[in-house]
Amino acid sequence: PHVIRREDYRAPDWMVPEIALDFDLDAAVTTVHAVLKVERNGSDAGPLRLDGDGLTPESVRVDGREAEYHMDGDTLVVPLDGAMHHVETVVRIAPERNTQLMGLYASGGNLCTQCEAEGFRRITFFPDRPDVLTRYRVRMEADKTRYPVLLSNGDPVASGDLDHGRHWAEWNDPFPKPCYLFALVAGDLAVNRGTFTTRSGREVQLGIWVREKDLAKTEHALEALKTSMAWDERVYGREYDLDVFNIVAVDDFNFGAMENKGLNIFNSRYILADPDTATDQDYDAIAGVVAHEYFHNWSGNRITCRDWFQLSLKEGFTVFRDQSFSADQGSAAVKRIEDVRALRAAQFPEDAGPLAHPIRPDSFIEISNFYTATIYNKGAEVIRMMATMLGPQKFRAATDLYFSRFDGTAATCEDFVRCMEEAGEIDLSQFRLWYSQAGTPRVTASLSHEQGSDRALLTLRQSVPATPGQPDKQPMVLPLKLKLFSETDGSAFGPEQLVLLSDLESEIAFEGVSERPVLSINRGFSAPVVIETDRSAADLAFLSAHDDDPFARYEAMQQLMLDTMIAGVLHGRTDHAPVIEAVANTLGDERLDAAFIAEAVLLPSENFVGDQMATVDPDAIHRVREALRRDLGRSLEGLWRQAYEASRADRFELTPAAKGARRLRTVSLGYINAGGAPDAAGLAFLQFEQADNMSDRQGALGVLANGSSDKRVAALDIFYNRYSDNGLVLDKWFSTQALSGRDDTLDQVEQLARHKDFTLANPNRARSLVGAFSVNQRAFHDASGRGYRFLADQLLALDKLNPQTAAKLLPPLGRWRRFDADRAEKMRAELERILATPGLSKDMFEQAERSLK
Ligand code: HT7
Ligand code: ZN
Repeated sequence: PHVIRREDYRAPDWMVPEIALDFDLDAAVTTVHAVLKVERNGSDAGPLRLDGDGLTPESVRVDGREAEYHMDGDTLVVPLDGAMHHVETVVRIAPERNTQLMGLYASGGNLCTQCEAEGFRRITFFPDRPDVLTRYRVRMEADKTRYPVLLSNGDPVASGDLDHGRHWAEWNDPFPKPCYLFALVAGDLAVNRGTFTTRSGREVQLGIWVREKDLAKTEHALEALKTSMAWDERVYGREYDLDVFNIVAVDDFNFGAMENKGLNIFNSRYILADPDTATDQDYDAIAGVVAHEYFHNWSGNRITCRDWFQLSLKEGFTVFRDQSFSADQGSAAVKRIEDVRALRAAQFPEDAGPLAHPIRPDSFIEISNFYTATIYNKGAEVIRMMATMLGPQKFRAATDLYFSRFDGTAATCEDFVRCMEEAGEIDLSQFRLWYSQAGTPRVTASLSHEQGSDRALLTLRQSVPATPGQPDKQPMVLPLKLKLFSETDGSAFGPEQLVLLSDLESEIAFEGVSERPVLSINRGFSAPVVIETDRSAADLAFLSAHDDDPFARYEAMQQLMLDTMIAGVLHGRTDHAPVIEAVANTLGDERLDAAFIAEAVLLPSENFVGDQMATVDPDAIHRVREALRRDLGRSLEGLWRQAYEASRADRFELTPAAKGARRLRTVSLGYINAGGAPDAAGLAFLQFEQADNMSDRQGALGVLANGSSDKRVAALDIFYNRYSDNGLVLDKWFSTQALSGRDDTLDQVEQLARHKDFTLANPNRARSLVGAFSVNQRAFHDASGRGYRFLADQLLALDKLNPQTAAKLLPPLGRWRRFDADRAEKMRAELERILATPGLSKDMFEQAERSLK
């Protein structure tokens, strides 16, 4: 397969200022008639090259006349003499046979599109690259009974009826856009309408389109949309620019959602919610994704990317924006904890493995493999660091400059950084390494204080690990927020400081420090790095109780738990007492809210413990973690029961306080159960049966599914029967079982893959079983190697249907270097088997090949 390199970027030879698209829509055969106005860009005399993927031209005309053309692979090549022409093509496509879910496809009887990154070329011939910006006029014609609703980008222009039960509609998008933002939907849909008046007085018609039966589940998404629109005006000064904003929910979708101009298309899991079927986490994710896609209207659509290597320009920035939005809606501390946990769970392992890449990659074979946690989440951290260094006023001035300077263009990461430099009056030359160097920097921090002196000395050292293709790294700029505390009375030695560590090693002196201080470092997770300190268990316990930065407090507790578990894995024995005492203090601290307590008392995951070890021992980690859970459960049973009772609610509410209480309730139930209380399963079953919301019900189901009580099968059956016609909830049924810590999880998962409701054709369902199982460290890494074989078999089957989704599920196999020789060999063997499979997609080829290196 062909490797595309960032350094090879060339401006397009031809621009397409306008396109008129005519769709004769039908699930079996859709005819696409396109008229492109093309203009030569620069003096190159080359022919017009239009990308296609699986298309055969039925006719090609230039300026109204039959034209000469030839195919170069999938590319349509049309020789043109002049500087401007009208090029007309006709193709036929088959939406109902499109299992890749890229281009125009059928989902639940409706038709919809997904064009990012390179799906438009599966609809019509076009220069499918983000730096070709075009005005779209779209006409759709379809059977009126099957497809009564016809939507596209921009504003509706006209519509009407035709003979033979058909109808048509025309839409016009006044904003030039790259073709990856094109969208069309035809279907039998109901709408929840709303309005939003922008600060300059434009009344925007909002619509959330779903199947009739789901209409009652759209209110939360609609409210989130209005809140996002107001937030972007207030915080970034960004106003919406069209008269309509539509969102359509579909069940079959490769990703979370898509920011098509004026017509977002969503995976239904990020739209539909009611208390009976959606957890609090689902509600929050819906608001976050609705905000994310809406924010793209400026960071992505008005200003798009020059090429796909710049993907983090729109994604990193937009994730940062949606994270800030969500932080403003509830507890900012808990949101930061969740975001850092997600970064550590998905991005740190990526950065430490064979698929590591910088947030601005240098090459790829298949761009859809680069919609990664690195581009999105690390990209957001890089923006966050610049925001921290600039401070709020200058950061806002810098984003204003960026939006005004690059509006209507296809920009680069470099353009963004230059705006930060100019408006922030700061030199970011060395900081730019965050865009080009992969790998998670490590910082060792050691604090010394001589007894009787008034001075403390902090020594910081950084290193950036080698990553594929980048053996030697330069030191980076790491903004670290620091504070020193007195362990005698908990007071601080001076205010928080922001230290920019830019050398390999640096010493910082603190004056006025009259006793041995305790170091609070990387407060708020100000830099996405790993910190290693020589802080004792007593220091960590102290910070977990007294640090005034909630993130640092959480972090101290996590480190204490981690150190305890690692000692258990390495030495077979470990002292649980400091963790038990620290958890007891947190549980008993009345100044803390329930949501924070619930996060702080959770043990780091088995995967995260594994990530800290030279060689992962999945069985030992599981054993040690379960032992600590059991001890915590038993020793603090009274406190867990108190917390459980205190967070009981009479009635469902969606306030931050009620959500926090529910979370703490289920966490407490988990510990009561882990402690072996004889009534635990009964308590869980009662919660399961009496729940008036999905958080409580699924929380209790998770506890039961982990155990071996006779209530387990009963609860799983009740849950299945109650929700057998709700795909999104059935996904939870599959993933709850795939994530179970039981000894027989692998057998169960193999059986579930044969269940009548399991299908690889639906990405959510595939992820709910196969994706969830592959992050269940102990079950997936079963010493027999059966887990690896199961994953490889599923991936090979899925690759035939939907290579993009299959390739995204491959990375757990690529972590083979982190395991013992026997497991590593078995994992490698599965990767080799995948690579040797005839007809493998380039998506899978790239992931498997890189994973073996
Ligand atoms: N920008 C969107 C990316 C996306 C996507 C990428 C590859 C394949 C399918 C896809 N669907 C959506 C989503 C976002 O970041 O907002
Ligand atoms: Zn995005």
